[in-house]
Amino acid sequence: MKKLLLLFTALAAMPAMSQDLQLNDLEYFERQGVNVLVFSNSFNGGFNDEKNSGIEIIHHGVRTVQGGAVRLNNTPEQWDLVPKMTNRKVDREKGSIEVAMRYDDYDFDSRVVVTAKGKAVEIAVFLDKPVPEKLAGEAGFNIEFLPSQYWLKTFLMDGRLNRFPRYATSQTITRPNSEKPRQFKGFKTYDDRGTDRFVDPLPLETGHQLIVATDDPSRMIKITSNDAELKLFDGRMLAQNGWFVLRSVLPKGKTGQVITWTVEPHAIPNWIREPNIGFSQIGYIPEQPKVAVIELDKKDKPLATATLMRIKTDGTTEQAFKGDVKEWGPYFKYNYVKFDFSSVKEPGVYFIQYGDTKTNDFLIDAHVYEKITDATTDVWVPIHMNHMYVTEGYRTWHGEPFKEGYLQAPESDHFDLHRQGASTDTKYKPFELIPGLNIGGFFDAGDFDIETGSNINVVQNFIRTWELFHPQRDETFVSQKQRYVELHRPDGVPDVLQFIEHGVLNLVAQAEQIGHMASTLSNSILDNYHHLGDAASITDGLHYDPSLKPYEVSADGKRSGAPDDMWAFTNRNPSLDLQAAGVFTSAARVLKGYNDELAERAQKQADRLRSEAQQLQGQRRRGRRNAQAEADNDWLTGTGDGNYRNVARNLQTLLDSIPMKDAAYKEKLRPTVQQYAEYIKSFDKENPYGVPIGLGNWAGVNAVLNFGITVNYAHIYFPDIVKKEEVYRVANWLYGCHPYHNYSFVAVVGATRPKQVFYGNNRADFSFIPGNVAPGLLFRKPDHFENYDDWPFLWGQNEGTIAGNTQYIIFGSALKDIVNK
Ligand SMILES: [Ca+2]
Ligand SMILES: [Ca+2]
Ligand SMILES: [Ca+2]
Repeated sequence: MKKLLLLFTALAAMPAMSQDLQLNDLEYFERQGVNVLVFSNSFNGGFNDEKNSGIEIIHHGVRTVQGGAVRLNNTPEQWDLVPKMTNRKVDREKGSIEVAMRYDDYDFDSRVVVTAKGKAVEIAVFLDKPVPEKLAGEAGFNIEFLPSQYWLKTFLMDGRLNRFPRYATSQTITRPNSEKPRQFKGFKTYDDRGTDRFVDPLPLETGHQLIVATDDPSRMIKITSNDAELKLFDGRMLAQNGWFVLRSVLPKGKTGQVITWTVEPHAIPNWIREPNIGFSQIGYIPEQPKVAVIELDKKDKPLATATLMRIKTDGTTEQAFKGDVKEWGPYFKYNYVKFDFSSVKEPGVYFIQYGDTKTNDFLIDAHVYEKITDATTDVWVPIHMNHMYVTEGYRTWHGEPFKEGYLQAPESDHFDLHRQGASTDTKYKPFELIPGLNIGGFFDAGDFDIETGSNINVVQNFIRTWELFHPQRDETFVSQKQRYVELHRPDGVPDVLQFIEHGVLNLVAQAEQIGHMASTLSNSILDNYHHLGDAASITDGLHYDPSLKPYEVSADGKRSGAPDDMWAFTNRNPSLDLQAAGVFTSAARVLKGYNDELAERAQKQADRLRSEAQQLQGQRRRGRRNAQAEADNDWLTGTGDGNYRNVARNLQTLLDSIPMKDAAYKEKLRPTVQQYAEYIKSFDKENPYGVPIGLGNWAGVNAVLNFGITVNYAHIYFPDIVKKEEVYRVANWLYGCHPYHNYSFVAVVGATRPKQVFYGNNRADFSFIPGNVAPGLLFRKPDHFENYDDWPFLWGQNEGTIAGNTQYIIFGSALKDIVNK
């Protein structure tokens, strides 16, 4: 019945030409099942090639092709140069989009014009001046195919059949470094072992017509070029996050229209995307609100009802509830309806059925929230403890990293967006060893540096968790003396205390050894920054000695000529010092009675840093933080403008002070919390999921978690204003009620279907580290949300950070506390 209806609606809605690609109001080419975007997302240069830009194809709902642009390499890596978009022109009459791009490093300009031609687009590359001599034979037009959507599928080049390989095993050659186009800021992604040669992949196939995925109509694309040779490469030969690349090298000495491709993505006739039923994978406690959000193709006609099915203990199923489906409306490219089954309170195993779509099963049970933080505290956090050997059962997660310590960074402009100015602001000379920094601290995220700001956040988050909830959980053995961590081995000390101690050990060492806080302790060379594998093998553990030749080790075996030692970036930032002073004061309070010596050191550094930072700030212009503090105060006392966003930003700080203040302070907050309660409800109108959804190039889980934490605390202190039912909003979102798919964003947490791949340091294994929280839904302009669960490598959607994951621990601890009351 539904299918007949759909077909009818689809046919009725179809204009005569809708089989052809049309340029739509959002400035991309569209036909049912196919979107071709032309620089809706341009290369932003921040982290260079983020595999998110240029000409992109969203094919039957999945972004499978990107990177369409003039590029300088057969298989560009993250730090290869990307073009700057200098102009983008949409010509509605011609049905075309023209993009001008430029490489400043080579004074090289090109233009690409994409024009709809029936079911295909024509891509034409124009040059006003010939390719610069240095790039002749290197610059070409590239487009990239997502490996996880194409591997094991067939392709046909000029009639020759082949299959995309699951793993990169094609052939390579080496060429002199002098022939390699410059990489980002002159850094090198590779260690050539003294050969002065770089590796260049050879093509898998060459010809004039390529059909990819001849065995899969949802992925099939035909690319034809009469005037240029098409070469197909495997980008994974150089970097595990590489894509399959199709390219044509630009001809030498020519101008005008130099390359023309015809690209025809196959569309499944009358394709309608399968409904995505968003619900909480961990399940629901009996009394909480239970609302599934169903994401529908715009051409899909909403059904009138949905059903909640119960799986009985004898394995048979029965209908538990049938209810109306209520329309919410459109949000970006899809249409949303909701199914409320809150009335079902009987504990049991259930699934949702909407038309032909069934979800996996989930629980309704009083205990579903009990374990939500365990994977994060027992597994993810200890694995990210730096300067320790970390083991679990038969597996060693990593050996002890960075035994040689950290060198004073020289003046530099860094690849991970750090900077060291001309002055070190320390007593150390550039490249001099700063003693005592290789202790404590947590790996930032998918990389292995110590971001000081994030590490301060981590300690703050653990202190907040400890002071409010005193979690006694002890599943981790930590010996600072042995520099040894073992998962699942209790040692009599609550783990959270040990995590606080571990974070403070590094931060206090920074204050003591450097005199103030380093902005970061990070890699000195790009070719070990992208390290995937055991953290202990990032550096050689030997002190760098520039008097030794590269790859040479001193006779005593203690020094080497490898410039791989990590650097401390030490420019003084009084506001960072103030943050550290704040966290040291709280840490001294918490550590007293557990590690008195460290508590005293922390207090001493807190006092010194605070007075020095205040003095420094007094000397410099009045800091932004002070101005902000005054604005906050105005707003609290009713003299500011007090809009919702301000309420949201400030309320958490105000709530955190309640335990330290009197009853009058709390009463004064009441109107603010009332405003916040309205702010919470405002999200029901903003989007179908009722949480703040971020549209930046890092998906918005941190904002969602912040929101969740504040809602939880507001409920804890003002349960009459912020009602208990509000605390489940963020849980629902995290555990599966969100756009694109319905998997839990927390690794291993979520009954049946947590996400399976994350951008952790084991991402090359297409795996995860338990307890990691993904950034979530990455927004691609102009209207597409995305979270790949078969491709871990896009950090903006799949990388969990140490600050975010410890935020999650607060969120989860508070939620458990509320649920258990
Ligand atoms: Ca980092
Ligand atoms: Ca312990
Ligand atoms: Ca070294």
